[in-house]
Amino acid sequence: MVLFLWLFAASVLCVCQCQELDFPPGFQFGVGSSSYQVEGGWNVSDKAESIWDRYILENPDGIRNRSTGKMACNSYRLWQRDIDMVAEMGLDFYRFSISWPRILPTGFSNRISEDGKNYYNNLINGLLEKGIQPVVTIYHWDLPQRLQNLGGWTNPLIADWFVDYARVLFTLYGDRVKTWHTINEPWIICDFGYVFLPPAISDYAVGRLLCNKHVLLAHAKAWRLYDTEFRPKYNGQIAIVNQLTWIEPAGQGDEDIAELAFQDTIGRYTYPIFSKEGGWPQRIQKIIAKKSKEEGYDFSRLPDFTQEEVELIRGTYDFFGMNHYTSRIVRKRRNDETIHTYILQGSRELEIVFETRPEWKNTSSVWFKEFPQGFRRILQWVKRSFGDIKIYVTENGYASDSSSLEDYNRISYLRSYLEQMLLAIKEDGINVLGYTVWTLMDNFEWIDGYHSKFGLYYVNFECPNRTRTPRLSAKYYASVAKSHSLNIPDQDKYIVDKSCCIFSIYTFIPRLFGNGLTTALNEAIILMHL
Ligand code: PNW
Repeated sequence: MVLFLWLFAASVLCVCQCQELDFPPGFQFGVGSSSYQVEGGWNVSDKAESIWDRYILENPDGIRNRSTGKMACNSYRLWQRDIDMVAEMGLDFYRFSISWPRILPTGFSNRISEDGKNYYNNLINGLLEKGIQPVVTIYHWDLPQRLQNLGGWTNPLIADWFVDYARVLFTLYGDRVKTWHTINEPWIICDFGYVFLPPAISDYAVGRLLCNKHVLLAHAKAWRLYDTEFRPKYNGQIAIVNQLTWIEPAGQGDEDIAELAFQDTIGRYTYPIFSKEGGWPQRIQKIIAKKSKEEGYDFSRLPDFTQEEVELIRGTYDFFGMNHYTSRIVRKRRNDETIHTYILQGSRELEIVFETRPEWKNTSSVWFKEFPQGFRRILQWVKRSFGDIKIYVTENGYASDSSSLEDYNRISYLRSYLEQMLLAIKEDGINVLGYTVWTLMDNFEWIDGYHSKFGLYYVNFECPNRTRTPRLSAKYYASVAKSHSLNIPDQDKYIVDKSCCIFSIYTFIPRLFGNGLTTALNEAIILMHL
C-alpha cells in the first residue's frame, strides 16, 4: 500500500515536472550562421571584396593563427549539406545572412550578381522544400569594401545605400522569406569596428558614435520600406538583432552604474527603436554632451537626432531580436586604472570596469563565461525596459576549443540556458517565441579564427570537402526540438555529471508544491536518477 501511494505520488510529480519543462505551443527552434563565417568563395564569380576580406589580407596577424575566411566551411559549394543538417535535426528555421558584396558587386543596386542571386535562391528554395523556414539577416558585418572607402557607417548616405540593398533582397526573396533581421549586433559593428574589429578604424571618440546613429537610421529606413511596400504583399516580420549581456552590480552602491552600463552597451542601440519616447537614452546623452564640452568639442560626440529622425526610428520593430551569451559584474574605475578596449572589459566613456565572478565557468573565448541565471535576468530587463514585447532569441551557444564529438559541456550549457529561458517564459510571463542555437557548424569565429568552435556539427577543416559530422549536442538539440520539451527521452545519454538533475528537480518541484510536502519525494526521485 505504502509503495503504491509512493509510486502514485511520484508519477503525479513527474507529470507535473514534465509539463513544467514543455515549451509553449508554437514555440520555434532553429539554428544560425552568417555569410562570412561559413560561405568561403570569397572571390568567386563577380563577388566583390568585403571589409573582412580586406582586413585579413592586410592584417594577417590580426586573426588567431593567421586564419582566413577565404574557404571557411565552403558553404558556397556545400549549401545542400547545410540544409540536410538542419533537416536532420528537425528544426523549424535556419537563420543565415546574405553577403552584400556577393549580391551587389558594386556595393550599389545598379547591378545584381546573377550567381549571387542564384546562390541564395537555391538555399532558400532548398530549405523550404524540407519544410524549414529561412530567417535572413541582411547585414552580418561583411560590408562591401568600396562603401568603406566612401566612409562606411560614418557616412550618413549609407542609410540609403542600405535601403537600396534591402529593397533588392525584399524584391528577390520576399515572397519566400517571412522573417528578416536588418542588422546583426550594431554594438559590435560600431563600438568595436571603430576600435579593433574591421574596418578597425581607430576613432572611439567620434567615428564610433556616428556609426551608432547611422546603423539606426539604416535599420529604420529598411523597416519602413518593408512595412509600406512589402508587408502588404508578403505579410512577413522584420526587426534588428542586438547583443545583450547581463550586467549586475559588483557590490552595494554599484546598482546605479549597472543600469547606466545597460544604457550604454544596449540602450544606445535599443532605446531609439523600442522606448516609448524614442531618441537616445537621456542619461548617456547628457554624459557624452558634458564630456564633449570638457574635451573642447563644439558639438556632442553623440550626434543629435532631429525630431523627424526620432520619429523615423521610433517603433520600427515587429519583435525584439536578441543574442545572448554571457554576463558581467560592473564597478567604478579605480584611480589610475586603465580600461581595456577589448570586448566587455568596461566602458571608457563611463569609466566603469566589467568583471566576471570566479565561480562562472570558462569557455574557450576570452569574453565568454557561463552564468545561466543571467539569461533569465536579461530577459526580465527587456520586459522591464520595453514592456510586454515579442522576443526571439536569435543567438545563444557555447564556445569550446575541443573538436570532440562528445561535447557534454555544450549540452550542459544549452540545457541550463534553455531552462532559464523557460523559467522566464513560465514564471515571469516573458513572451519568448523562438530560440536559435549559435551555430550550425564550427566556422570562422572572426578574430579568434577557427580556435573557438561553437558548432552543433564538427567541421573537419583539414579536409578539402569540409566534412561535417553531428556532435552529441546536435542530437540533444534535435531531441529537445522534437519533444518540444527539456524533458526528453534518454536524458542520461547526454549527461556526464548527474548533479545537474538535482538542480533541475530542485528548481521545479518545490515551486509547484511547496517545500515541505515534497522534500522526501524529491530526494527519493533524485536517488532514482543517480
Ligand atoms: C556574435 N560578447 O558575436 C556574432 O553575431 C556571431 O557572428 C559570433 O560568431 C557569435 O556571437 C560568437 O562570438 C558576439 O562580447 C561577439 O558578448 C561578442 C559578444 C557576443 C556576441
